[in-house]
Amino acid sequence: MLNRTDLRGRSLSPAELRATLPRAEIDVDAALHQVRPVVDAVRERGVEAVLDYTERFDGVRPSRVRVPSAELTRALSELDADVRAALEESIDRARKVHADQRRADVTTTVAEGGTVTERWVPVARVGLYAPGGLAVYPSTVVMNVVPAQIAGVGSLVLCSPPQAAFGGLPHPAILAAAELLGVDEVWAAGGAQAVALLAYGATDTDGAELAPVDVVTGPGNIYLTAAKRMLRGIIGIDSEAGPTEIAILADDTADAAHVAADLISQAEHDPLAASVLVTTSERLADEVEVELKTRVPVTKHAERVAEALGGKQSGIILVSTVDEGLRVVDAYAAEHLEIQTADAREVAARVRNAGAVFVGAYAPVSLGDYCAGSNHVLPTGGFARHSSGLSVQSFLRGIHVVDYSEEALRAVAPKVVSLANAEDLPAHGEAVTARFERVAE
Ligand code: HSO
Ligand code: ZN
Repeated sequence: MLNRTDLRGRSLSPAELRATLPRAEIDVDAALHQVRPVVDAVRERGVEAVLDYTERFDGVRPSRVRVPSAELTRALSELDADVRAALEESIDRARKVHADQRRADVTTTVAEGGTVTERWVPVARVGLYAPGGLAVYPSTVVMNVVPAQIAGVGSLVLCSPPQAAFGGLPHPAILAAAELLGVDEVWAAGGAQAVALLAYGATDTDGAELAPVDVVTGPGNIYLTAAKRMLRGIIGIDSEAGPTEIAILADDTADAAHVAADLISQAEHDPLAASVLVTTSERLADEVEVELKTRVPVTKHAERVAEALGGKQSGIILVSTVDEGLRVVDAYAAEHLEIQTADAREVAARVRNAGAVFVGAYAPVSLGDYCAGSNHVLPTGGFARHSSGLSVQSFLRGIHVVDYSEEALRAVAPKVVSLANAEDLPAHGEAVTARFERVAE
């Protein structure tokens, strides 16, 4: 079911590894062509354009885009009690972890009388996106909202696509999660039209105002990602999210049934999802294949899972040693990386590139998807080489506040003048010396 690549005895560079390892080709730039007219139309015609595209892409035309708050209350009151308790647990744990991410302002005394303070200031207003599509993701509402609230963002708006089956409202589980978290501004829009709506703002059919946001976060399909890429600058965005990925680094101590179950778990998201096993053990690889043969046909989303596992983005990579495996997983830079080896903690500590690392036999990715406390909005497509997952930091800006006394400026003035002259920008130096000339007269 999974393609195999044997890297044993081949010492490839990170760049060669990247070219060899399985990965989906997701051409976001190509989607820009389709997305541009949508974004332009929403900028020009506002909510009417959103409704036109909603009708075309979601098969429903609600009478307005803003979800009435009574619908949020109703969704929460009708939410299954077990699901509510599980969401509350997920929120509690996420709040614990994200509360510890809050940074304190730091003041550095650079010289006597001269300080620089880094002041962390939340963005004023953010737009959070929870996708619809093949599944509904109330858990993603949690993962977006919790860090934004802990960062101190004063104004939050959630967008999620309207569902024909629910009378043009987003899925009730999404609305219930929003209500549970205290987000009362929810708009029923999906894909590129949602990002444009958030970036430009609009007036609803009944006069309700959507004020433009400063930052848009959250995963979605390729059109949503293309719109985020296109509107970046007008808005800030989090790392681009493509189809989900799981990589597992395992040796012969790993349990094949657990490895297979974990590979299937993320393949369930999307036919383009990637499941990659990197292992030192050919026996484990064979046993995992046997497990997959029995498990895939009986899993609920068997077709999607089989497509994802059989796709060019998934596979088994054989390596000679765990160290070689670490080089492979670092080159791959998975969204999620499980370490299922002897001494998993020690191995995990040496990982350089991953969105999130799951240590040992009892930390499957699906724990992190819902209830570990960690965030599940993570960089995909190798972006973990340079980007982090969503965090409190995603919603803060660090502002340097420079505070120097007269004496502190006087002491460093010659250095500023030298550098200004070296750059042939003498007026820069004069802006400093002017302050002391007047005193000298
Ligand atoms: N694995 C997904 C998140 C998710 N899984 C939500 C289930 N629900 C991307 O990290
Ligand atoms: Zn998942």
